[in-house]
Amino acid sequence: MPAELRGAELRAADLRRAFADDVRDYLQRRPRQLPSKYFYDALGSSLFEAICLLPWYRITRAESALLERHAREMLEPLKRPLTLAELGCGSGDKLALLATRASERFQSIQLVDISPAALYAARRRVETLRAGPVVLHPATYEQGLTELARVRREGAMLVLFLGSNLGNFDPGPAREMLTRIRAALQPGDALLLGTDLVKPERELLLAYDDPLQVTAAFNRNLLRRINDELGGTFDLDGFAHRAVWNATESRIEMHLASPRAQQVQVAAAGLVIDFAAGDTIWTESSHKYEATHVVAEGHAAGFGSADQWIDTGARFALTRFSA
Ligand code: AVI
Repeated sequence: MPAELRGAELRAADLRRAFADDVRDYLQRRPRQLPSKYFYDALGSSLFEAICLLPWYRITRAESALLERHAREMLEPLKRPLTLAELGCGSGDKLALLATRASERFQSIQLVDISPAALYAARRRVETLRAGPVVLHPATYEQGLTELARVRREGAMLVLFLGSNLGNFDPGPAREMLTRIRAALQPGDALLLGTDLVKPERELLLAYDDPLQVTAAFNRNLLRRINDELGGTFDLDGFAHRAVWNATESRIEMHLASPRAQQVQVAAAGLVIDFAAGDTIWTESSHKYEATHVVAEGHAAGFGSADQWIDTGARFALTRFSA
C-alpha cells in the first residue's frame, strides 16, 4: 500500500478513536450532549448544503449578498500584495464570490478545512478564477492558524471566518478563538467575521426547525453516523428533533428527544445508555449576536478598529476587524 494511503488510514483510525472517545464522554454528561462538529460527514455536509438553500435559513444568502455587494470596499483599505485566507472554507463559494467581485490578483489564497474532500472541491472552484496561487491546509482551525502565521509573506493578510461558524462556539471558547486569530495576524492584517444577529423567535425557530424537516434529518444524521461508524444501535425514528430559543443565553439549541424509555448501545465507545421518556441529547448551540456585541468581542480579543456591513432584513453582519 502506498505510504500516502497508509498515512490516511492511520489518520482515519485516529479520527474514529477521537469520535468514540467524545461520544463516550459527552453522552454521559448531564444534560447528555454530542459535539456539533460531528455533524459534518459526507451526508451531513450535503444536508447542511441543502439547509443553506432553504427559504427559512437565510444566513448563507445574506452573507453572499453582502460579500457580492461590498467586496471592493471590504478589501480596499488593505495593503497590497494581499493574501486571502479562509478558516473552514467548505465549498469555497464565498471566497470565490469575494475574489470574483474584487477582480484582482492575490499574493496567495490559503484555504483551511478539516475535510480534505471540501478542500479539493474548494481548490477546483477557486482555481478557475485565476486570482492567485491556491494553497490547501487540511487542518483544524487552530492548526490552520499556525500554518497561516508560518506562510505569511509581505503585504497584508485578510482572514475570513464566515457563515456564523463562531456562533457554534460557547462564549468563552468564542472569545478564545478570536484571540487566537488575532495572535496569528500582524498589524495591517484583518479579519472578516460573519455573525448571525438576534431576530424574532418565530424566524429563528423556522430556520432551525424547517417545515421540510431537512434540519431534523441533519440533526438525526448524527445518530445514523454513530450507528454506522461506532456500532451504535440508535433507533432513528426513536428520537425527535427539537429546536429551542434560549433567550437568556441568546442561542438556538438543537436537541434530540427520546419520547419513550429505550436502551442504546455504542460498541466502539463501550457504552450502554438507558434513556428515560423525555430525555434529550443536546447536539448544537447557535449563538445569535447584537451587532454592537460583535464589535465588543473583537475589541476584547485584541482587535483594533471595526467596520460593519449589515443585512437588516435577514439580520446578519459582516464585520472587518483590523489587527
Ligand atoms: C454551521 N453553522 C453555523 C450552522 C448554524 O446555523 O449554526 C449549522 C446549522 N445547524 C442547523 N442549521 C444549520
